[in-house]
Amino acid sequence: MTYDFAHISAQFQIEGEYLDCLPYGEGHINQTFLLRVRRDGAEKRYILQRINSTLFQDVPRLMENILRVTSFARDEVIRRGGDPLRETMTVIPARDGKPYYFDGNDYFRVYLFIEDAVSFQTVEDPRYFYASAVAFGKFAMLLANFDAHDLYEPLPDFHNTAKRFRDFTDALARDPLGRAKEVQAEIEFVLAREAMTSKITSLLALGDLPTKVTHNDTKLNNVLIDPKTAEPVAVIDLDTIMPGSICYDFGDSIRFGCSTAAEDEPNLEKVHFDTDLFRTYTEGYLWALGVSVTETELEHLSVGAKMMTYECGMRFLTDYLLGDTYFRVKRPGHNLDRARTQFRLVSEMEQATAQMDHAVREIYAQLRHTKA
Ligand code: ADP
Ligand code: GN1
Ligand code: MG
Repeated sequence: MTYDFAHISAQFQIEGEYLDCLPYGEGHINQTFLLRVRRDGAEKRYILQRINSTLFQDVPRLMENILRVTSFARDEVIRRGGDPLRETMTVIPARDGKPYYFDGNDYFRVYLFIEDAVSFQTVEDPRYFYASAVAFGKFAMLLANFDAHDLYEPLPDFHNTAKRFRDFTDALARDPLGRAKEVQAEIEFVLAREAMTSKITSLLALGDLPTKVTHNDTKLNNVLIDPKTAEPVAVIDLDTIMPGSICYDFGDSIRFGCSTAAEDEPNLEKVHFDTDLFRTYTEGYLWALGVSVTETELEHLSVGAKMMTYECGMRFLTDYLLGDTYFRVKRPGHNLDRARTQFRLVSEMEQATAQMDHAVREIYAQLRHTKA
């Protein structure tokens, strides 16, 4: 599908001469483009996205969520003396004032491009992973007083792992492409772990785990980092902000960043769970979050890591069984490769659970000692 980007960008409150608009980034869900215009002799850049409106069925409410959260965070950043145009996402309104443009078929939105900051696909340097931990910890800290119950849920049950398990068994029962027979080992892996699927959701329902504003898609490539200073800049990709548990956010970062290989690495011998990186992330996250974390949250951080990795692997395998209709794929078997890396990581995390819990306790004790 090609779009008339000159026309689309003219629908937004962007001054200057249109230059070009080219595909950008590595997301699996939306389509992201880098939009360039010339203004006063200088090049200005924006992020233009075609929102996946098959998935996000109420884009106006989705954008309302993003505006509410970003304006709350912006006020907090200003209060703390930071730079809101750099530390939070800025939505550029359309000419009619709406935070999106609908062309009768597709929804588009534009954000200010944050300069001198990049997102990484793998942990090239542990300092970048630490920076991402600080960014997500700070994000949670900035939004600590935002009433999570007030938010619209664009994707209900997003991290309801028990519901994801039911979706998986439904897909398995249908097996529309006859793929199940090739992936028996992976199917067994998922089925054997059903017991853990409701661990976090039931604690949230009981109120034993507090419900907070969570990002829910905290991979390394959803945070911008200054590559020169390794300082965190901003948390991006705000579509999945919903009420949840910090165990989800912590866990999803661990899932993606503590792997020694890419999420879709076909050679499983390269895929390992790195406990040193786990420690690095835990330090950055807990230090940025401060002491507001509860005992039950601490106790379930490693559970969150295993759960998010298992859930993501199960979602990739479900999509493989259903014919790759959800996650964008670039090759045959892409979703299966992704599922396999996740299951390899879950196995290694299961072996390393005591070590993870020990690291969490040790880091938290140091934090309390220092901040007391
Ligand atoms: P998706 O939902 O498809 O994952 P993202 O919102 O994560 O899309 O954007 C894709 C990529 O675009 C990011 O990984 C990042 O590199 C880049 N990006 C997104 N927003 C900005 C921004 N405001 N400034 C600079 N780069 C951005
Ligand atoms: C998707 O959009 P992106 O690439 O940041 C997905 C996440 C998965 C992730 C796996 C809305 O994230 O839930 O964890 O892929 N986002 C949505 O890489 O489903
Ligand atoms: Mg993204």
